[in-house]
Amino acid sequence: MIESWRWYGPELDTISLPQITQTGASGVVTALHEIAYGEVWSREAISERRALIEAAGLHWHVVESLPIHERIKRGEGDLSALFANYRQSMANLAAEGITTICYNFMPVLDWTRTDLTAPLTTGGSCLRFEAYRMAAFEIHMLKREGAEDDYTPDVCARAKTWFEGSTQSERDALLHAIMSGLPGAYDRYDIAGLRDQLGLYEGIDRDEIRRNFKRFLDEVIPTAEELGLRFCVHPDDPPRDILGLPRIVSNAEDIDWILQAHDSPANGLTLCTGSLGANPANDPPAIAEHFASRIHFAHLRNVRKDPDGSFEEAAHLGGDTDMVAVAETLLAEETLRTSEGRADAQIPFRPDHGHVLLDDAARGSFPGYPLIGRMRGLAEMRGVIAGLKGRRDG
Ligand code: CS2
Ligand code: MN
Repeated sequence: MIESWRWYGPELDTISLPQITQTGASGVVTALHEIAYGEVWSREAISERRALIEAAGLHWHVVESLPIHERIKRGEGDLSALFANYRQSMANLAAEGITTICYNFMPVLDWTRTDLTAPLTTGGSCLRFEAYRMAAFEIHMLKREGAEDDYTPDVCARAKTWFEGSTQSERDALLHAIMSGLPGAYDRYDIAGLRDQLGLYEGIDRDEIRRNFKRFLDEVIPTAEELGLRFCVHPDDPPRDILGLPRIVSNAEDIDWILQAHDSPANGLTLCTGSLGANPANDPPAIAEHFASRIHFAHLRNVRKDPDGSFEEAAHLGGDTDMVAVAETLLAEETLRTSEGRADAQIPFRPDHGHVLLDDAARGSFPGYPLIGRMRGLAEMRGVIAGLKGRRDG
């Protein structure tokens, strides 16, 4: 397992490369967040970023994400220029020796939470998704038609009570939290902007998004094969439809469909235990085991779920998911790949998100990406992995 760390680059991140080195991670996961979606990542820009990372003694292992333009997700208009640009970025990354590419196919939003600073009993805070707050946003702030049908009557009632008692600044904070998953420098929407975005998806159902996803795979996977790149789709977070938009990377059946839609080792999975684990119907260790041969990258984090669909990001070894079982599966897969003499035997992983702990709040970071909290998560997973390896190697 290759220990890695997400970095938002020299302009946007509050955490420096020398600090990342001190966490013990050897790999960096990053993207050229400053480049607008749909434009080419030039070889020069990639090379410059790579040089910066290598000068700090680190290695750029994984791109996260090479973003997919919303028009591709909607299958809108002539997409040939967007696909050509995407393939050019792939070729430029391959030329710079960066071969693992994580991406996601979530319409409009990326990961979604309603609280960025939910308090932990031991001090510090975590990211939380509270069903009634999401319902309040959809029903009373966004006023999305039919939103009530996506929540239980009890959650709707709590949403109404919250909304009626809320101040404008509390509503603004909720909007801000919901927008925070959009990565890096990418634009956030206000209510009107979000309505416009949702309007663009009107009439686009699950089957159509699947068709658009397959088209994307057919456009890029053959090029990935030629270039020796491995693609790995990140699951939806949370793994269910949101804002009435169909999400199609939410469970084992979806993943199976994607991996079959273009059956190639270059078409793989980012195993994100936290995203998948937020739906009680998903069993992350079983998913890891079932798709092990196609996992090119892992996000290892944990969640604790409530019966009403709410969940929060738990300590890495403190939530509902058996992380030891997941690590065991990934190590077994690595052993298999090593025995086959594969160059990609080692699977890069990152602690994904972490709690805000100690002086993290003072430093500030992208929500979910503080220094100390993620270092704790990384260290805990490092301990699990070392323990399992020690037992295996006697
Ligand atoms: C994260 C996301 O939600 C998650 O689990 O890993 O932050 C991830 O950054 C994006 O979906 C992009 O891959
Ligand atoms: Mn993740």
